[in-house]
Amino acid sequence: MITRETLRNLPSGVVPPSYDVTSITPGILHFGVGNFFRAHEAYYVNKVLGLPDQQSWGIIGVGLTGGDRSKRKAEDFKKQDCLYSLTETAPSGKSVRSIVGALQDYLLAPADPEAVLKHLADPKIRIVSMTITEGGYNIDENTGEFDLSDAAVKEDLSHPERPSTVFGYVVEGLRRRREAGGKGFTVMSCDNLRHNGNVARKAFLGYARARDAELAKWIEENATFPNAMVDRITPTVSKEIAERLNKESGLDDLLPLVAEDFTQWVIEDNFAQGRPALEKAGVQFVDDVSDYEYLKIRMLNASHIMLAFPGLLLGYKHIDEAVSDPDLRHLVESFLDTDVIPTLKAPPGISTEDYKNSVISRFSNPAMADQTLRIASDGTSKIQVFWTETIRRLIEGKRDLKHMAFGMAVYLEMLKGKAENGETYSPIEPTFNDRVRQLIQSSNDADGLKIPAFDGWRDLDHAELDKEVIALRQVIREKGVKAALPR
Ligand code: CS2
Repeated sequence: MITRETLRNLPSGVVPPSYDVTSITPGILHFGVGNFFRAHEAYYVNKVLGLPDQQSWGIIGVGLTGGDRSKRKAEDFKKQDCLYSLTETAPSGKSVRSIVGALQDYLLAPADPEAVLKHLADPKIRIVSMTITEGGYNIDENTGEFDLSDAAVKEDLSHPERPSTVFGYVVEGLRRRREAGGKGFTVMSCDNLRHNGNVARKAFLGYARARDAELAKWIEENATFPNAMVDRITPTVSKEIAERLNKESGLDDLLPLVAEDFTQWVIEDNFAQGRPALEKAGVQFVDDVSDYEYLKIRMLNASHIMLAFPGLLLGYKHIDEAVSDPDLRHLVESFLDTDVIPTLKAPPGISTEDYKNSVISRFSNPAMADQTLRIASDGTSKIQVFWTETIRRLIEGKRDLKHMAFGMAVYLEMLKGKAENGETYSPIEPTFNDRVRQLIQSSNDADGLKIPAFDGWRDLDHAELDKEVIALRQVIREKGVKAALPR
């Protein structure tokens, strides 16, 4: 185990925090302490905590679910004084190992809601950040508004002082601050969404308005919601990977973590109550993140799923295996070259050609052992976020739709959960309801085209695209994925 005690005695090659972990006080509360958060926000904060005047930016982590897995995780965090090791590995295999000390406590909200609310009401907390997934903001895709018909939201609104959703917690925290005559805080989304700050604003204000219009107005004036682009591939750590990481580091870490060496965070500098000096850790502060978001989402994430969907059908368990298949690599490269790059505005100083090559190299990193299934999971939300803009541009420009038609066809076939070698897997689609399941299982391929994943271009003329998708599904079923690849 890693503890505050063992920090003094780390195996050689493991870099300890550059500060005394007992001297840190909390300034950030974070919802959703997943691997990405631990390798990204916590990693950056860890880098600045040792700098002058930065000791008040420690992080309180909060888990929103109370199942057995969460409980075990919370126990492991407690046992290790919330410390853990991060191994950053380059595609060449070169690794850097360090201990992250930014997390000061880990609370399970269902076990102790009041503890979470106390922190939220405490003026020391100046930033409330979150990684609650792309689909986690409860925005109704049809109306584009916060969905007040959601059961958990309704439940929270019926007794708002004892919430269970992230919306309920944050708004109740802000209510207490207002009542005490205090200040607001920055709500900082770290999810991989376009304009994640605007989406968060819509969600939290949508909830607040339904609760109390005056409070909502106060929040609008006293909280900020910066947009940010976040990027770092951080895979799930299986038992085998955890063992390998510990063997390599010489640690006995209950919560070891691996990530690629690449990392990027671009944020709009719009903080209600100050912020850590993250620029000293390599974070870029800009006036407008739009171009950075599009670059990342339309190139990296869009190709990730373009690779994962056929990869699953072809039986590839990991992304690096999928991208080593010359046909799939060619697919991704030609998708980027012909569909994405010509309609993308690169941020200053970035070459899309270099970015493309770095994406391919990042996907090829074998140390990530990044599961194809993880990347394909919640495909419905991901397609909406990652492909919509490109598909709209292609339809509007009357351009060739072959890559997108292939992507859609292969997604629908992938949802059946059976690889071409006969192996089965379980697609993870948290947003599917009975209606969507029926459409997916329908024997009429036209029904598959009605799923919410494809809502983003329904107002455009999509007849040609649909026709191609239907034809390609047939080819995939009869001749296999490779026969359906765009030529
Ligand atoms: C992946 C991302 O899940 C996904 O779709 O593309 O998790 C990806 O690894 C990160 O966005 C990288 O920053």
